[in-house]
Amino acid sequence: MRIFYKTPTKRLKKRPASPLNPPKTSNWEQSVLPLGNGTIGLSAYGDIRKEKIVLNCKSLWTGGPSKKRPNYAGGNILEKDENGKTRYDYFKEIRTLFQEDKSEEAGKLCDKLVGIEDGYGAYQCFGVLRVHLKNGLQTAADYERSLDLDTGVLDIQIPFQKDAIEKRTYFVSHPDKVAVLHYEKPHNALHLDFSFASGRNYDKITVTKDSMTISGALEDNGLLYCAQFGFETDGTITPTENGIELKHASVFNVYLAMDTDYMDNYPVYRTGESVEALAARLKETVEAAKAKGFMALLEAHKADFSSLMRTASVSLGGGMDDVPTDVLLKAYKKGKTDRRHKRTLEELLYAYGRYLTVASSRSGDLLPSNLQGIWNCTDKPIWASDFHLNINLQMNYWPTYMTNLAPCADPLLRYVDALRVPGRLSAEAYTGIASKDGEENGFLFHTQNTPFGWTCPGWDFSWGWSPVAVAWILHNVYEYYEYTKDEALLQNKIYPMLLESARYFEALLVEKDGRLLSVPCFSPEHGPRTMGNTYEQSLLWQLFHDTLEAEEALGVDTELIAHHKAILEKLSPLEIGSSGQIKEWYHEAELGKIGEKHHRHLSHLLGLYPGNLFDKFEHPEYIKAAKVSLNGRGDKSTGWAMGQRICTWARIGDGNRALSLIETLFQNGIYVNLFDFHPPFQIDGNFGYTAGVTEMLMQSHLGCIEILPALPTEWAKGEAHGLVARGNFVLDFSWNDDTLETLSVTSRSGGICRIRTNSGKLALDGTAPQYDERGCLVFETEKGKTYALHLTD
Ligand code: FUC
Repeated sequence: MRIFYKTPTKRLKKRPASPLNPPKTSNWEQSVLPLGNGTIGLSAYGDIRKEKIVLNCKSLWTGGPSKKRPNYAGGNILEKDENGKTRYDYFKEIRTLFQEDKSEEAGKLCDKLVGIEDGYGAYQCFGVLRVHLKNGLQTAADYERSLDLDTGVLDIQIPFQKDAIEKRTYFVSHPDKVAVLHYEKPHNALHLDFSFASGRNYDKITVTKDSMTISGALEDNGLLYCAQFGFETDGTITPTENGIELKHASVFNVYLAMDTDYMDNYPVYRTGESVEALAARLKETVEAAKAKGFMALLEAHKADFSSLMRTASVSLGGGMDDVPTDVLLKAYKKGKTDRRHKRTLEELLYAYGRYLTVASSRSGDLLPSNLQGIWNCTDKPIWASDFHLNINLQMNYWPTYMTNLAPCADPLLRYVDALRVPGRLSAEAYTGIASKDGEENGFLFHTQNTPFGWTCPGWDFSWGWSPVAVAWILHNVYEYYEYTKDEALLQNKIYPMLLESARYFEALLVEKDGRLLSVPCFSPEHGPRTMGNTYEQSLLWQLFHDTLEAEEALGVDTELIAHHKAILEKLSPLEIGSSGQIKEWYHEAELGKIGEKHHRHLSHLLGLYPGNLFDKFEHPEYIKAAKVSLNGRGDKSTGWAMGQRICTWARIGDGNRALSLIETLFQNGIYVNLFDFHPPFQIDGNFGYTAGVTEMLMQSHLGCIEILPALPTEWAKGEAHGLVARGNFVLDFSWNDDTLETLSVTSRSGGICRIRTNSGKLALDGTAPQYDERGCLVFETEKGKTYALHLTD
């Protein structure tokens, strides 16, 4: 599958500048096609004469420890203030006030639960390559720019004379750790200026005939950075101040390695290498790549990239590979398109979510994908292009496991684990829970995070405070085990995180009227400050639920299990209000009277998606109430919030509603390069879409696999391959006339499989079927075996 265009990037009409839309970003975010190996990101415009390629390196961040900030402590305020009080003193006062029913006073005092802004920093753009092609009479006729999603290769073809084509091939290799730019033009007609520019005026640039080095230390925090370029050509190279001039070539290859001295080792966050050592390490990488050669690098890259991409696919009856992406999108937006065109675009955006995962998050990376994955063209990106944990980072990893890309979640697990040590500082400073002498009594972090252990609650309570960000991201972490059944990882890494967090929240919960409450609470990013709310109680329920499941799988001591069960039972997150809605706050009566009626966050429904608090088999009344809440919030929202709505309606089981949300998303939330926008471009929405479509076709959160639980009428025929259900079952299935046609289950870890579909009763070929009370076929599986299933009637 590919995204492709027959015309070069158009200069786009700039959206009006606003704090959310600096003018510099708007053309970039709508035009480029992205490439990446998890650490190095390239985004290319593909212009005919004035090609521009934006460079990114995932760890190039300002902020954090620095000589300029000798007291850097993750934004936490550790000292007493002018009133002689610590943050923990305020925390205690707030809780007492709430318990005395002085909510207004308590709410006001919550403004003291903040950190400082200094040292937050931002994700930086590494720089821009300008490739000005001087020779040839290129025209836009027969131009083609094409990003192959299976192989991660961007090809640009520009006819420039009769029967002669200029070709460009770009990719970023994970196995060889280099970005590769390849240019070819017959008749030795390649003649170009190749130059580097960045927003820093202190880069050290050294150019020779076959190499270029850019290095320096960021002014803000001294982080060392380096890019090494290796050039290879049959033409003549003349070095210039910040690049080269190339003449009379038929081929020009650029091999590029980039890195910083960032390491996720609290509190220094540096590898300890010198800039010379960093440059030498990268030089070696470039030399090795050059020795391997363009063709061998390309083959190794394709094999690596496609080994992940080909693990899963979804076809909805589109498959029109010959229609350019901009044409498909334009027609979809106008509503003037036939079903096959629409399905093609839906399939493409689906595959793109997987592509962006593989390009932005690979095993071995130190950091997970951020708000824009790894791509960014400015030094002042919106929200610092950070790791946002009141939905965004979680959403980045929603489709990972279920679309068969579990290894791509490794950086997420690593990142969360690395936040535990700095997080203990926040737990002590703000909530009085200390971990002394290697104890693990709890770590705390909130909405916004950086690579440098930023664990304070932001610098404004109204968006910053969110202790259950920890519980929420730990659900993504626990899902790693649910989908892979990797018991060693559960035992050694995942369970210790869950247990420490469970211990922490247990110490914090306050009992009132038989319910254990988190205090103070705030539902992102609206409404009053309260004692308990559905957002926090649901995520804590999820944490204790996941901890208990892990304990049962590992066979830990039964007393601890009983203890955690008792806590779980007293969390009681869900209540139904007088409009029949799921209440977001426990004092809410009628829907819409508190908070913003159409707010984009669906925080009170997180137990429905991504959690498993809502069980449609046991408590259909909560599903009914969730519908009331969802209808109240409305179907029009921004980027990621559309993704969340698609996923949530899929869990309700309403495929037609989910498809109508997808249509709205294409109308208002997708640029021509298929980046999802909030605005600005925010990658979470791309991932939310891919997760949502998967949830429409397959779900597995209620202890059984459901095939086609929310199939829209328009998706009457299709097939899915390689989707993964919890329990590590790989599913291949097809449907026709809204009915399941073929289904096979491959068991990667063995164990009991429970599976059902709305199309009818399932049976195993050649065996008498056994069903449970939900109508699921139940059968024992053997690791490595594939089972063919069929409908009985
Ligand atoms: C959350 C959202 C905002 C934005 C930001 C990055 O706080 O509420 O809309 O997406 O993350």
